[in-house]
Amino acid sequence: MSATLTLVRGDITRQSADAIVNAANSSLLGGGGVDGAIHRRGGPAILEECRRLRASRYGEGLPTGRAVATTAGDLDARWVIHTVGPVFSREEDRSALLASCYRESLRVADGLGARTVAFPAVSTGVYGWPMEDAARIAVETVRDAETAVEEIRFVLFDEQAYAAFAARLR
Ligand code: AR6
Repeated sequence: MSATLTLVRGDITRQSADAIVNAANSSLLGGGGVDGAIHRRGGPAILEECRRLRASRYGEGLPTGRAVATTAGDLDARWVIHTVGPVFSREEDRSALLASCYRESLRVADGLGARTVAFPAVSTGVYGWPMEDAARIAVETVRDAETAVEEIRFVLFDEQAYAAFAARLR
């Protein structure tokens, strides 16, 4: 059975879901955008676990396109799944890496037994990916994914992002 795709405009840190996906960077040590918001609202437990992951498994950083889970701290979720989106490039087609973020996050979610997963629009902020193209890749990838997740929710911060995803879901 394939997952139901839903769309919400708002702040992902206010969502209730089994897993909330973070658009992280490979250091796993936080940053701005959605990453900063998740660590701020989720509290220090998330960063503590990220630091432990760095020390144990990801000394060189979490590679682009991969995903790893931690506690969700004080968020209304059981896990945060951190994924590292690619920086957009006009010279190089990195869309396979962006697709990988969604696929790998769902694979991690499946390993945890998560049934509802909330995604932000990975790579569309600081990393510069054009929203329409990012929405196409996100929706196509999760539609094609083999997953036991029942609801995949895209949480879009602004109207333009919401409209881009809505156009793809139609
Ligand atoms: N809820 C939902 N979406 C949000 C929120 C929020 N609270 N805040 C921002 N967005 P970005 P990236 C949207 O920059 O492009 C960080 O510093 C935002 O409008 O958070 O993958 C990391 O540490 C945009 O559409 O992530 C990395 O260094 C989308 O989330 C780097 O940024 C993603 O924007 C990752 O860049």
